[in-house]
Amino acid sequence: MKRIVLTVVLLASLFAAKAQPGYVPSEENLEARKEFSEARFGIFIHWGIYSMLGDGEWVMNNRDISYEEYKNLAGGFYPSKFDAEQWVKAFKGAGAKYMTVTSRHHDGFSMFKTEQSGYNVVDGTPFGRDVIGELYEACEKEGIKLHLYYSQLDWGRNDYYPRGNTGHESGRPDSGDWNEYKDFMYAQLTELLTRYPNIGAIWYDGMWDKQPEDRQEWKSMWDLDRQYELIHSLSPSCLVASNHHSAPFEGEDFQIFERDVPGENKSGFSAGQKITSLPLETCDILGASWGYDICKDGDYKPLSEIVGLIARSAGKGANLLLNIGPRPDGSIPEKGLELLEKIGVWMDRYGETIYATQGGCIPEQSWGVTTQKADVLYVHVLNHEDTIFLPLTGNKLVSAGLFDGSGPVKASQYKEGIVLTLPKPAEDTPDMIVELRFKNNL
Ligand code: H79
Repeated sequence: MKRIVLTVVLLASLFAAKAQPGYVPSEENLEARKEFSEARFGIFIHWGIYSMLGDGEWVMNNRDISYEEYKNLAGGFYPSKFDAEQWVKAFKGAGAKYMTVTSRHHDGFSMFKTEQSGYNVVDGTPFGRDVIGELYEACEKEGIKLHLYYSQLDWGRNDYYPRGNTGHESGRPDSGDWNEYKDFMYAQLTELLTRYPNIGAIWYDGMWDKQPEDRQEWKSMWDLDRQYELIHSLSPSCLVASNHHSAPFEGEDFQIFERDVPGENKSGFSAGQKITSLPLETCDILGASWGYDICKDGDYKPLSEIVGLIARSAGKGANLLLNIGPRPDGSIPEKGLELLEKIGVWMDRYGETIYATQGGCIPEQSWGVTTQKADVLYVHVLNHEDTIFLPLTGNKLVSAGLFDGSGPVKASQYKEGIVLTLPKPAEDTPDMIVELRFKNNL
């Protein structure tokens, strides 16, 4: 009898587990996903006490700095030129629809007021101002969304134990309570989403630091379900994403690619990362690293390369999150500001071919990519060729011309596709955009 009861209970629970829907995004969440995937361009900011050393955000790990010494940097953090509104205005001027900022990077220093540790910008620095809070206010005022980068990896805390692959030279004892660490993250996220109720996304990073082979084990080791549920319940429109370089876990609302346009794998981070049907975002750097680099940061990518990244991301149906590392004094390097302005001019003129478009129905070609909206195909010619061929059939071409009206385009439609004969581009044209209008929606 006992056995029968047990079997029934087991079967019932199996059935329940199967029948129980997994993560079902709320209405607010779906709405936020839509807004996010129409945004197409955001600015990423890596800024923390590491910026003071001018050698990127991994400096503590890369130079084997002990936590005991590193933490003293906080005592000298006084970014006298920090002006949240000025930053946000510059990003908005560049055409960004949202910004993502490091609320806490791998060094473990919180750039917001937190009750969970004194190692934060309000209680632990002479500056004493809540950087995340000020950026939140500025974003609200300017009408762009604030996303928060949040590191799961921590090089300073004892309870980040057992250690992962990095942060071994920080001088911590060989003991610590991992559950305490996870509770700490839970409490911080609760604070963030309660204090700043309109955060657009939590952008996790670092869970690759401890990565067992089994995905299920990986997920439960990091308490993903508990954390993702917390975020979704505290703030239903807040999106969740994680830069773990693998397929999204249940509960994530968009998929991140690091330094690769979806489908690429230049650095090994995107190996085997299939493109899913979630909204997509690719992040990349303007200079040499994410955090401020005093030697190399004058050497930013040229405008043509950034336009190429924006167009190629949009061509894959992805947003581009473009990073810049402010100086320790809170200013953004002038060359960076100039570039942002130029991006803004370009987005002003050509944004219609980027914002709220879909990835083009024609895959990337040697000459470039396509984006589309209803019955219009935007052909982004990033590498000039005199004639290009579009393998597009079954839809009648109604009109063809350069998007900015600066010249004619000869278009011939054949059974196999369309041949475009392009004018010579002016020398500083990073992206010659042809607008093709069709009889039916693409
Ligand atoms: O915040 C920026 C970087 O600091 C952070 N992500 C961006 C957005 C980042 N840190 N490292 N990486 C990205 C690259 C990851 C390297 C890895 Fe590995 C290679 C992770 C797993 C294999 C090296 C070896 C680090 C851990 C093991």
